[in-house]
Amino acid sequence: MTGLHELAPIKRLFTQWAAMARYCENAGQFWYRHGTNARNNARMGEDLRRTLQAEEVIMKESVFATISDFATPKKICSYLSLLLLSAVPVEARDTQPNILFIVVDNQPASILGAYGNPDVKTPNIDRLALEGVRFTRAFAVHGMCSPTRATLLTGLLPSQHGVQDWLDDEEMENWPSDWNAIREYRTLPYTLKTRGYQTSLIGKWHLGQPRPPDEWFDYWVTFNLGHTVDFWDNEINDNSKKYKLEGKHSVDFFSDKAVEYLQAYDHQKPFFLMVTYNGPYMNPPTNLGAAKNRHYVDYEDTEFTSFPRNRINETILEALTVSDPEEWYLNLARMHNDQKTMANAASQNTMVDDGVGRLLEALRDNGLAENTLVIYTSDQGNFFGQHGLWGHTDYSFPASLYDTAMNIPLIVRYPGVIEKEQVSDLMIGQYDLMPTILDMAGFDVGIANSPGRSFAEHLKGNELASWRDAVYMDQEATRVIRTHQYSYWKRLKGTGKHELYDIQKDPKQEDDLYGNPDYAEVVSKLDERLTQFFDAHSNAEYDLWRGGSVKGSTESTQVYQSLYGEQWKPESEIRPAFSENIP
Ligand SMILES: [Ca+2]
Repeated sequence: MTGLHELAPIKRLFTQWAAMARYCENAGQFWYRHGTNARNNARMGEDLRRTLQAEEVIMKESVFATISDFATPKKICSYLSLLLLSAVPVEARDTQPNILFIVVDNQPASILGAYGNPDVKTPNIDRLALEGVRFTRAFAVHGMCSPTRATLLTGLLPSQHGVQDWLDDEEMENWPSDWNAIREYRTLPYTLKTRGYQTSLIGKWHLGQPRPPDEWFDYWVTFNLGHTVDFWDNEINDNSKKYKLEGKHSVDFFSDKAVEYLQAYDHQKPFFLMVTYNGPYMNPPTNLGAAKNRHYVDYEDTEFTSFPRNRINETILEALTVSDPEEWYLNLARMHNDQKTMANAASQNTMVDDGVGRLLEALRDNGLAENTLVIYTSDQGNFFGQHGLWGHTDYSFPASLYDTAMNIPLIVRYPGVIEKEQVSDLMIGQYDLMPTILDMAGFDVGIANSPGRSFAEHLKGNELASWRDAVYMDQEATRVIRTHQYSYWKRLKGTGKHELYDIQKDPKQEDDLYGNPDYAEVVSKLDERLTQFFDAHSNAEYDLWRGGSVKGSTESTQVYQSLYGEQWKPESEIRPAFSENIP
């Protein structure tokens, strides 16, 4: 039986027609395993019918019945070749794919198998990477949750949209009851919804009150806090219902809801589904010590070679030397070099990977895999021992924007359009994702003053006329230009010293070269580019380097009051909602 071999030529013929190529592969494997007989051939005929229907190809009924009359895969191949020549797609490739946008919480690229991690098991994400393109140089714009989520949804920098630190849940009661921090901007879900998409968010929100606006999302399920304190027993806002989630890890719950959504999908409109898992997170108290999940036991005795054991960071040490240290810093110290915490972190990454596997399986089982653009990424990374730190970039002030916390996974799959097994080292900023997703959906929409650009042509395997060789980061008093070779950190006057790392010589960023005369010219050029970039893009109202304010909250109010006066404070006004119908 040589079904695989004999189907290879027709599979090549179908390379531009992904569903048929997949059909041929599946049929070849099926015949190889089970042989050809009338019953098996009839089954493959039925599969062909479904494949063609999904591609909206019109074919006479007799075609499917005829397949069972053929005795060998070779004859069936010849017949399928004729079918290909006579088939007429109602539409060529649908220009409006479904979109599954998976955003996980605090996952650095370096913790994934697909990015070379030897300790943490992420087989589903690793496989997804093989089925599309994996970006090695995608970077978060900021090291905290709310600002990066605002950037993913608006294509704007933190100093443009105004969300410049995590939105503190303790401030929630001071915000208007339906406050949404980015209501006045064009957003990705708004743009897709007003152009015929069915839009949904399942998972973490963290952009104001826990209720994404109706004008952006048709369907939404979130938990009622911004950040995760515990993966268990969360209060859930499920469309119009509220309830306590009992007996289930929240990552599993969000997978359940997303799978349900995909099973019930009615094909009336293309869907845009954002699944924003609140794991792996890797912060105290959520990830301190042993974890309650099914994977923890597998990691209890793992020797984590990829988790550095370092002397604890000086900033944390300093915070511990006061007479009554804050519990927060004590927890950071407890996480440091702690085997149980490492096993916890690894297990939460595998929990997220389970979820990704289930989402991809649901796409496949519901006939949606071929026409769904899948984007997998993280809001930002997280330290897991590097530089003596666990957790976020703001545990030092000004923030430390090392690659560990800023280099995020980015994997994009779209069968038949994006070649599989691709790796790209294009410099991608989070502000590039919204323009790219809109472009892949066939929409040419301008985003006012966004630094983002579409890399859709690159995804499709076409040459880009040009692309910047740097990304920019924007976390309050720290602004960074990260080129292929250097990472230059500039600090707001009076808040700290500048830093320079040569990533090619010093990938762990342990040797700060700022002030070294050999690098004076490098610094001068990078500084000029950084200044030009923010001069061109930042919004004076939210530019902390020009006396601007922030949305919602910041950990550093006192710093800005000392610079700009006692009247300086965060704001949470209700702004008019964006609408492209309002001139
Ligand atoms: Ca985060």
